[in-house]
Amino acid sequence: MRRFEGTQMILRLAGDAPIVSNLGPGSDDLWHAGHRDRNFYTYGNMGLCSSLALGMAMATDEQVISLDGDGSLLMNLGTIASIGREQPKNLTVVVWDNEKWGQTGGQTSHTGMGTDLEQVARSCGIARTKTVSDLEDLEAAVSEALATDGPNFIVAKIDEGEYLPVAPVEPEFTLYRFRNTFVEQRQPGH
Ligand SMILES: Cc1ncc(C[n+]2csc(CCOP(=O)(O)OP(=O)(O)O)c2C)c(N)n1
Ligand SMILES: [Mg+2]
Repeated sequence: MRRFEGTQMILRLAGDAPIVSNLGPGSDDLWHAGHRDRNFYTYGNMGLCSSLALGMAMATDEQVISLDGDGSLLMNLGTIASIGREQPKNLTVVVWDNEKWGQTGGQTSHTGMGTDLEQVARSCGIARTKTVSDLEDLEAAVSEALATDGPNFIVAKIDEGEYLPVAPVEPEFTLYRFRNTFVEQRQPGH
């Protein structure tokens, strides 16, 4: 499975739900799959995609989706423990697991050496977990996750293809656009 086809499918299922994406190729794929104001592209940082999504999920009743990466999540495994501790019903984490730090040269990450992020999530108290490696199973897992109380944690094993062009995103504008969608929702007409 390719991350881009998975991202396109999740975008179709997401409706208006906020989506936070991992830096680099994860955010480029989301932008190319369909740029929208409720896409929160992270930029430059590693390990904060699911932390940001957790904070959002705790601040709203809407479904929030995190599209994280194995290398980034490995840098901040405490995020998984915090999700297990807070048990947000409206959070779905999908980890694009290519078993490498793809953007910086494709070095094998811990998940390529035996670390099982689904088991990490389980041991942190996240009951609804899955590991999938094809598009059909990912679609079923995400559809179920969005229709059921979470937190949900899905490891999506992917094969890296050609990178799409870098998306023209600017962090300040991302924040501005994203915040405005909540302001508009809370104050109709303003
Ligand atoms: C704190 C920090 N360390 C290192 C980097 C350099 N860096 C950028 S992307 C990346 C790899 C990210 O791996 P992963 O989350 O698995 O995404 P992939 O590139 O595989 O899609 C690294 C090491 C960074 N941006 N921030
Ligand atoms: Mg990776």
